[in-house]
Amino acid sequence: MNRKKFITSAAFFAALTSLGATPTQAKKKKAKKNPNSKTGMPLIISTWNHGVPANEAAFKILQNGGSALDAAEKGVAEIESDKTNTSVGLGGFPDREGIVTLDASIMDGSGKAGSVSFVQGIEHPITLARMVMERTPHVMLTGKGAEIFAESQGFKKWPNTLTATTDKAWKDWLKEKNYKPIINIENHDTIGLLVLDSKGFLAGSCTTSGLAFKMHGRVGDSPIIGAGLYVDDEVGAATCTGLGETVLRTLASHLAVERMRMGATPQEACEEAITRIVKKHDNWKDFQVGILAITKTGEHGAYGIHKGFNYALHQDTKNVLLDAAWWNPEQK
Ligand code: SD4
Repeated sequence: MNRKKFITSAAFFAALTSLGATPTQAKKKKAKKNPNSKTGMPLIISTWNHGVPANEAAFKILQNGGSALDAAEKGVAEIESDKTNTSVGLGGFPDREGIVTLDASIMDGSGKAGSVSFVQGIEHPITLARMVMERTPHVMLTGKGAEIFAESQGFKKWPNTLTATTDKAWKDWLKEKNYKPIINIENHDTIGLLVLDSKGFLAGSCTTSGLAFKMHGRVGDSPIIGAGLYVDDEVGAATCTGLGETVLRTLASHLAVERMRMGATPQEACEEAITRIVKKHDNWKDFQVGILAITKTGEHGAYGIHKGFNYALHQDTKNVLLDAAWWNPEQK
């Protein structure tokens, strides 16, 4: 190297170093990984403890030769049918008028998506969401229109009857009419489920009765593609649970997938999405959001604002319930 070139490159290296980079490689922060994350397919991951039976149902579909999309649909459909579950399906808490309204979305890694919102009397909104995706030119149908479409596809329409539990809860709520979504409500909430099949295809689903005692007509994040759910075979997938308004404002699932596209690990992507939500909401102490993300190679991340967000992971033929790490620095 001649003297001039040497001086130029030395100056260049010095400048790099002053910017925090070394000559041979930019000084990179060590990538943060979830301690429970491995690599491997198939992988099924879902929110809260009802994720355990949902993962089981989804895994059976994969074992029988079903696609990632089939597994994503059938896994959460199992939970929609559970009338004791007060946050998913027709057994869910009603809105403040005493009416159960359901939101759901489904997406596959190729970018196809379907969703329904504000639907009443349908046992499986997730299946209806898939039909919107596969049998209509649209992505989303809402309310009456979604119900008319459901009828045309042979869905049974159930009457609006609350269960003994949800009826009592609603009547109790009417006494004070105090709308305050509780953190980690009952520790089982919206179900978001992500699947990576053994061929490397991704799919995801998200279904909920939404927040208990919401205003009639309120729609949350779960049926909004990019908010409650986002899937892209080129990168990975993410799903959110918690106070939907905050997820809607930040499009947190899309944010997490795009961060992974830029090189973040799924754990980093989850932490960045939650940090964004916290930064945008001064009242972060009053609500919970949890997020799960996976890569196309089968790594995963999980994070909540507060302690208490758990998730089910089915990988290496084991199905386990795990606690997510959390943002709130005041909690140990
Ligand atoms: C909603 N995100 O409707 C849903 C509710 C939920 O945990 O996930 N609760 O806002």
